[in-house]
Amino acid sequence: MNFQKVEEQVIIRDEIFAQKAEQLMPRLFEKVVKPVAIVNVNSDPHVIHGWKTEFQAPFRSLAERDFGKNDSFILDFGDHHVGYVSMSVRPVGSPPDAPLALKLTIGEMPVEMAVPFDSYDGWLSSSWLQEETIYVDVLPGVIKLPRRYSFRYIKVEIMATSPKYRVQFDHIECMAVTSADEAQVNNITHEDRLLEKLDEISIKTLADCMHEVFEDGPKRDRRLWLGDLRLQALANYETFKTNDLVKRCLYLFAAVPDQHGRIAANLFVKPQLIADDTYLFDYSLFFLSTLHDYYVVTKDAETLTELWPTAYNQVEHALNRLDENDILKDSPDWWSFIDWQEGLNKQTPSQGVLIYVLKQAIELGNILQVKEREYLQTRLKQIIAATKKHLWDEQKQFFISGNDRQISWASQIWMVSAGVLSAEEGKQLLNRLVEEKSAVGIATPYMYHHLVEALLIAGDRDKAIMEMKNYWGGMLSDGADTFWELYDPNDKTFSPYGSHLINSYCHAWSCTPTYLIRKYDL
Ligand code: RAM
Repeated sequence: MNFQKVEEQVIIRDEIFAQKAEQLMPRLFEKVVKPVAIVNVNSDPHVIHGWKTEFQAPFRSLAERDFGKNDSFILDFGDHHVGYVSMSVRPVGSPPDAPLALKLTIGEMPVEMAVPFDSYDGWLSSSWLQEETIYVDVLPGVIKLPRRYSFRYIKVEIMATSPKYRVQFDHIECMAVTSADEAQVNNITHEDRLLEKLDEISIKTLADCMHEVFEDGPKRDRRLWLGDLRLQALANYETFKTNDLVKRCLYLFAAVPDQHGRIAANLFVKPQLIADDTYLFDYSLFFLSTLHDYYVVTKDAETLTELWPTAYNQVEHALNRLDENDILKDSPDWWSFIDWQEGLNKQTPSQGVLIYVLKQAIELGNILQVKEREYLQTRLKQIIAATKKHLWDEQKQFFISGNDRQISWASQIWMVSAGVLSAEEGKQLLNRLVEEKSAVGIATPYMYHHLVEALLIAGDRDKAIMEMKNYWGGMLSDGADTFWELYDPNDKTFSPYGSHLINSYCHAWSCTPTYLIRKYDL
């Protein structure tokens, strides 16, 4: 990844927008959850990552056991949770004549309980791996772990007691938190049990990612990314209807543009609001898209009017990247996200995103009756014409991308979603794609979402359902409690970060089956 800075970032902070966002701080719902079992973790080459858990004893039996140096146990909370963990521990034997030292490893997946974190050698910081070393000076005592964790399992290793005492544990629990209001969700029953399950797990995934902002993943990166926000918002409208949280996130982004008015790809909100210095072509445009979708659902004209200039600014920046042929300039840096697929050329999928968002900009422009709408109409026509002329390979019958004329799934998917072709042509194009073995594929649930939605836009409902069931259903068969950041059915150890230990196993951009099922009445 090329993180080289091109230019110093200067943030032009809008205090009024920042305050609006602050006032929309959501209420957090809390729930106490307890472990259900003590488990073993065993190697098994037939399961994902090669590790699985196995029931050892009910959780209540823990209170009857005592532990000394080098003992350990693994707790299973039975489901994925996000929250604050505490436990009480008491000594047995002689008075404790030395502190108790514990190592805790907290994980979403069995592999995190089995593979030592110091073996991790990926390029993202190892500090995302959830572990703690704790010294308890006064026993009995209550240990409150210092961070918020995202997990199902906790491994407790007793590093040291003393030869004179051992320890017993009870009252281990987690205060699970979310800003999602479960009471708002209309549960659906579906004759297809798998679709019903996909809906349920999507909702759980979304809830576990909803905190003071829509986080991308509660284990990692625990922050607000625009591309994730757009999809979370869509799923939220169909389920929790926490629309003010979408509004808050829009104001947060709009509060910290850079000196050119550009919106960052992601934000930090602690210790105060900070825009990250990553700018991505598609993510900036999705500010407009998220505003569009928010307006369609809420009809909140005040927010639309206030945030339109910020949204329009992203379109202007995007249009500036077009060359004299009205085709986006390509470059070897990380200029647009699209997907984590290795070797993917971003030019044509990004052109598809531009067209998709331009159409939404025109819709909003018409509602607001702004003068820019005619200009946008003209540019849209020109850009679609240029796309068909320069990016469509008549002989191959595919959109091509970059100097090497790459044929990728992402390019075809975004062109169909952008409505560059008729529904029938789109359907045929996506059908042809399956046969084209040399096409560059897709790597994330984020991009699979766009595949399924492109199939629905093209009217290929059966195929859309099939793809969704195969992909997200595959995660379920592989043991998902919440949907994952990354899943490649052909390479289940896939990670763009150099190790699947650091992958997030509850990830917002994976929560869209509930949106697809409910919105399209699947
Ligand atoms: C990863 C995260 C995040 C995503 C970015 C582009 O860091 O998965 O969700 O939006 O990539």
